[in-house]
Amino acid sequence: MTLNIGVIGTGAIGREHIKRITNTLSGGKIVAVTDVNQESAKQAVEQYGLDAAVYPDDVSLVAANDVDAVFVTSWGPAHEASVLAAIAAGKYVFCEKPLATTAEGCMRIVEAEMKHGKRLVQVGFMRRYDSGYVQLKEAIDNKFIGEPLLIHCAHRNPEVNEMYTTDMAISDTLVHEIDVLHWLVDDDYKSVQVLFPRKSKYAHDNLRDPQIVILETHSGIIINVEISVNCQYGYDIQCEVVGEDGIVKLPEFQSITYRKNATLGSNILVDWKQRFLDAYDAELQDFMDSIKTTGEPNGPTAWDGYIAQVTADACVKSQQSGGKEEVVLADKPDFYKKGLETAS
Ligand code: NAI
Ligand code: NAD
Ligand code: ISE
Repeated sequence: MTLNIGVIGTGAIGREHIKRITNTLSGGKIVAVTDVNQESAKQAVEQYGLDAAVYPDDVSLVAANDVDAVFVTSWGPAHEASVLAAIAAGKYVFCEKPLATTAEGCMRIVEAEMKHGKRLVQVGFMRRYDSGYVQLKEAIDNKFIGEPLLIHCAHRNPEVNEMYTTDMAISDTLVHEIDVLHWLVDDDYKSVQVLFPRKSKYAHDNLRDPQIVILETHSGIIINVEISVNCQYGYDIQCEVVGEDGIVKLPEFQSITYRKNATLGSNILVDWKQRFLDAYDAELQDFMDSIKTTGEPNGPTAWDGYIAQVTADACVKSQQSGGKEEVVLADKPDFYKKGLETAS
């Protein structure tokens, strides 16, 4: 059975996902697209030679009879309305992060999904499918380094444009660490604090860059994450977990090493699209496969989207207050406790 997919938002990542469904993965077909910029939607159809209808908006795309599942790859503020429309129509949804830009919005999605009675939503936290993070998780779960005590991370982008503001370091960028780190240590966050070191000369007027975010979990693990979005040299993701009996570190992205001009070197990526290429493939293949075999997606849940947004909101509050802020989550509903091997 082929899963017929409609894509809402044919920008950078929407097109990446269209390309992988069409050229790389198995079991899915893009049958519908829409974008607020209709020209963009038409171009995507041409660019990938799709046999797909172009719809005027998300509501009409979701309602189309031949659409089984929807990819929400529009701008963050548009996600909630599209996801709620899909749930109301009983369609499966793969939604890029953030699930919604407010905790209340995420909770509205959680409630709509529970009311529907079975899981329909998967959130695009693809790092859980990255082989490096999967190896880290296995080592931690098997107590290879004893209990984890602290984690050092860095999330570096070479540069950002003037549209990227101080809060986006949290909502757009740190949100990946927020999700993957609590999954890694199977613990929830208790408090967060954001510190602003000296500002980089490359950061524009509306942006504090770099930032340091300190997250504390309920079991007392302290995590520090450096967010630098003008580091110039490349796209670089680092994660080192310090345990009682040793340390485990995320592997570097594979590259040749070279000896040339009195230098021993290796290459660093510059584009986020390349760094998690395999993880994007794996998350979407898993989305399609688990719908086919179990009738529900198996990856990161709407509840994970809610946790990420509550934590991100506390970080933004700390950016403004300068102090430590508590992370206060609602109780996890039983609905989200069952059988989530990949996502739990
Ligand atoms: P983009 O700006 O390149 O593309 C967004 C597209 O959505 C644009 O074409 C825009 O016209 C369209 N759009 C916005 N609102 C819409 C709506 N209501 N209905 C239909 N189309 C709409 O943005 P990009 O980089 O592709 O990001 C899209 C989403 O993907 C964001 O949520 C972002 O956070 C996420 N993302 C996730 C990544 C990951 O690693 N998982 C990486 C990059 C982006
Ligand atoms: P983008 O700006 O390239 O594309 C966004 C597209 O959405 C644009 O084409 C825009 O016209 C369209 N759009 C906006 N509002 C819309 C609406 N109401 N209805 C329909 N279309 C609408 O952005 P992007 O880089 O592709 O990011 C899109 C989403 O993907 C964001 O949520 C972003 O956070 C996420 N993202 C995730 C990753 C990741 O690593 N998982 C990477 C990049 C982006
Ligand atoms: C982008 O939206 C992503 O999701 C990338 O993974 C991240 O590195 C970047 O900072 C975001 O803007």
